[in-house]
Amino acid sequence: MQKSPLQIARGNYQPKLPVALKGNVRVKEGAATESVADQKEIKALFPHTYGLPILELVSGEEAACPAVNVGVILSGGQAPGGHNVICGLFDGLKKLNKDSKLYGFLGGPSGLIEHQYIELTAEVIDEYRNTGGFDIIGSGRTKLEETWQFDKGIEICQKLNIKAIVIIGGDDSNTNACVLAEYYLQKGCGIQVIGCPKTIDGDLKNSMIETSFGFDTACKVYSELIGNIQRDANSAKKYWHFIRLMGRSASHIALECALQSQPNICLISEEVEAKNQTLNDIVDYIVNIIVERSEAGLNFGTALIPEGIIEFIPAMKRLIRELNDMLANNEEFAQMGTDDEKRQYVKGMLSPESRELYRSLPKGIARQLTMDRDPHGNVQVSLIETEKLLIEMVAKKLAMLKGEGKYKGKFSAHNHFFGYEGRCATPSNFDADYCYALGITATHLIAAGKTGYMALVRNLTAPAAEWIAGGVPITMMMNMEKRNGKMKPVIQKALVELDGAPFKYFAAHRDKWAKTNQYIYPGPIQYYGPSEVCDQPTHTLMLEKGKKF
Ligand code: FBP
Repeated sequence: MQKSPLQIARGNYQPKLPVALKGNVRVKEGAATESVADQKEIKALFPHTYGLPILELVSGEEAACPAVNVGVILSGGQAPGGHNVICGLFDGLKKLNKDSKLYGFLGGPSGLIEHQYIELTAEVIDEYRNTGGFDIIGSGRTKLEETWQFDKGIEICQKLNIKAIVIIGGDDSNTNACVLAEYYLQKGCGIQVIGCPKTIDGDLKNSMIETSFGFDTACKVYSELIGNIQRDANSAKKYWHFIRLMGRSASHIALECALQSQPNICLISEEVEAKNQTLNDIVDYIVNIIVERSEAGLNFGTALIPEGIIEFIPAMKRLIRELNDMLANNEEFAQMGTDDEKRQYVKGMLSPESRELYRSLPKGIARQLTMDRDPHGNVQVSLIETEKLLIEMVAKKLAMLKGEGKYKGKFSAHNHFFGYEGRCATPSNFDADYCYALGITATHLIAAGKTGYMALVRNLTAPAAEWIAGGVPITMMMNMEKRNGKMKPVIQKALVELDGAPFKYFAAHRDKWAKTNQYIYPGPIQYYGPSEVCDQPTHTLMLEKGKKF
């Protein structure tokens, strides 16, 4: 396969490792844990994996380790660094015993159920070192939650003599990893399950997990693009750019990109919800800034919009909930031919308030709200063009103001959606190092016979040598939440905290960023050069750790 010079150079990059992971390693057990909430319920559901101690990996004596076969699964959306978790796993396993084998289940969790796999040999692994993407084995969104699926997993693990499965995924996939660990312990089949924190959305984090991998690279890619657009806007001085950013639920990506690029507007879904804002309130907020800038002769700007915002507007949330209930397994709707027929049907079934809102939406957006759900029954927010909706509504309002003589500017807008541009980017040094360390960590947790744990690497704002590796019991991160009408144990999703340091920093500066041009042009990710340019973690992480960026 032909490669670019950067691809070749990155193939030879040696990820930086925490000191504790460089030589022989011992597992040090900490205090027993409790779940973050609903202790009684979680304990009853996870009798074997509840209350386990926090683990830390420290330097140890050399010890003989028997060969062990491990299976790995990539679950959910792509995130830069996934390949390096697998490379770390492979190198870690081979270092402990050269006869150990690593198998990759193909296409996500369905590979385990359908027994689709490949052996990941040194030849395969070397092709993927420090590369973006999940193409080494592919990913998928099949949910591992039923016992027949778990039993199919036992079958293939027994056939391949696999003693441990590593699931690289987000909050839902790691919740399911714990359910699987518990089931295998209960069955006494001797298969361990270890999770790894992945998602560009950055919403899998807590007191133990400082960040999910991929967030760093994805945000840096989007921030570069936003910076480029801002420079264009500031050069041509004639366009507003509405930029929607991935992040299915939480607004961490939009917030981080705002901190990195200082746009004129950035909406934060969690704030919209907390302030109980309507779509019109949001439009008014944007319009006020556009009018104010135009009075200063600035008929251009940038607005960042988190893709999940639609579900945080209370009235929209209600509408979407009604649509979800109405469309679940609805054969009659699925059989309908024309969009118009579907629209009439939906209008007839909604509550009066939701019907009013549905009717007020541009037809295209209303149609997008009724498109196929994901396997979890959720609206696929990445398919809803909120940025176009806002442009349309803002333009209408500005035209009205113009008619009333309250706006004299010119509004010409472009829309963008940044998501897929960053999910498979070549991992930054931070993600390359972090992911490789996560893979090595998972190996040691397996060698120590642990199960129901998520691999963790902490102290991430310090140089990599000082990072702390270990394991956190997945049950510790769980609480009970309502899903599809039923109370379920799940890992708590981390939304943007309005009293957290990153949001507070943003809130303290946004008015200035709105009125004047304070744009930052971050430029592309740098892989080689001074550490302050190449190895910096996200601004979010720095602020959360009380540090300056
Ligand atoms: P994960 O939560 O699985 O990591 O995926 C996150 C994400 O990238 C979201 O930001 C986005 O809404 C979604 O995946 C899109 O997924 P898909 O490409 O499967 O539609």
